[in-house]
Amino acid sequence: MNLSPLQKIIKVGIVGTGYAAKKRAEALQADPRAEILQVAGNTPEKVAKFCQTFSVTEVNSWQELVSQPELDLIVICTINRDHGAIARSAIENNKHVVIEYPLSLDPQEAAAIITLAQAKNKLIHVEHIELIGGIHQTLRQYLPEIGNIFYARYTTIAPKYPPARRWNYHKQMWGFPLSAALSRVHRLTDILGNVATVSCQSRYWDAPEAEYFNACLCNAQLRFVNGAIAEISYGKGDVFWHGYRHLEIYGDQGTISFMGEKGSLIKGEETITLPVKSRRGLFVQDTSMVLDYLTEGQPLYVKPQASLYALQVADAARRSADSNQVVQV
Ligand code: NAP
Ligand code: BLA
Repeated sequence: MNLSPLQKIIKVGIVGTGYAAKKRAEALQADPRAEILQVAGNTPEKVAKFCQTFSVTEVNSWQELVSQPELDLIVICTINRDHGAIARSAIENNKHVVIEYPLSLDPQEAAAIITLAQAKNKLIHVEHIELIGGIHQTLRQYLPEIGNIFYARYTTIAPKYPPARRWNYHKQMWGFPLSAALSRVHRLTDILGNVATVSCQSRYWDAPEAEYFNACLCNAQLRFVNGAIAEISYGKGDVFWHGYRHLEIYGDQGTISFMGEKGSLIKGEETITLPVKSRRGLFVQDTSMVLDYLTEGQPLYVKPQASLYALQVADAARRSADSNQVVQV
């Protein structure tokens, strides 16, 4: 896109230097509408290397980054524990915010951040690339073929051996598994709507180091307002030996099934293979839509309220697991 001389280039600061941050930086650097100025991270050597790769300036902390007067947009790609505090502080400093899900681990804090952003007329965009990904797009396209949906099952199991001593195996830094891996809930609320009740079982295999775990397993049953029942099974770590990703949606006229990236529609005697686009390029798409919004006011593909709703369901699952009770959402 060509910028008119009056249109100002969006000045960006990034928090984080990991996988998502790198994808964001590549996408922003390739787009003439944006310029990355500053980056804050965790390990000094990694921050230095990231800044060298993208020719940007290093700042000492996210607190310093969000208060830089020249920045228009803060992109938050760091550990889940810090998401809410950084997002809130960025908006208080009158910045637009893009954040990789979840917006916060605490749904009340997430709601307050959305309200604050609205009051200050700032963008708060919570990335949900699963919605623009091939599986979800194909699912939405073929849903009308299967009639009324009454049951859904979504299982993602990720083996990890030897166990990881990283932030995503730390109870506070990662958060409750279904809040951290929020796309598992969001894919279902996106197609089935509001949830009435949640029942959840969850378990950790603790690591010797305090607050770290070697594996976790979370199993939630959702009852939707429309009557549909869904089960989410999520597991990762060193007790799993077989990686597995399966999403199956049952309607009274047919079933849609994704085994890994392989989709099928089953109706009567017939099984049709469904096309699924690859998972590549999703951060580029998301970033480009953010810039379309900021420069031309084009609507984004997901509203922060939808992310908040998924978070409320995930947090209800956490409360159900803690209390061993069925929880109303
Ligand atoms: P990652 O590659 O592990 O990067 C994590 C970042 O957090 C790194 O900059 C890391 O710095 C920093 N960090 C680690 N421990 C920290 C600590 N104790 N204090 C402060 N910073 C710390 O993870 P990622 O995949 O980019 O995930 C980042 C965020 O994006 C997460 O919220 C995740 O849920 C979200 N997300 C990612 C994807 C994806 O496809 N990867 C998709 C959707 C959402 P060091 O390396 O220096 O420790
Ligand atoms: C989501 N991927 C995520 C998340 C993390 C990672 C932390 C958010 C939490 C979650 O939903 O589980 C991290 N994903 C990884 C890592 C690998 C990985 C470390 O695949 C290592 C290979 N993400 C990638 C790569 C792709 C990718 C290489 O790192 C694909 C080419 C896609 N990750 C991807 C997508 C999501 C995601 C599409 C959204 C979740 C979903 O689709 O349900």
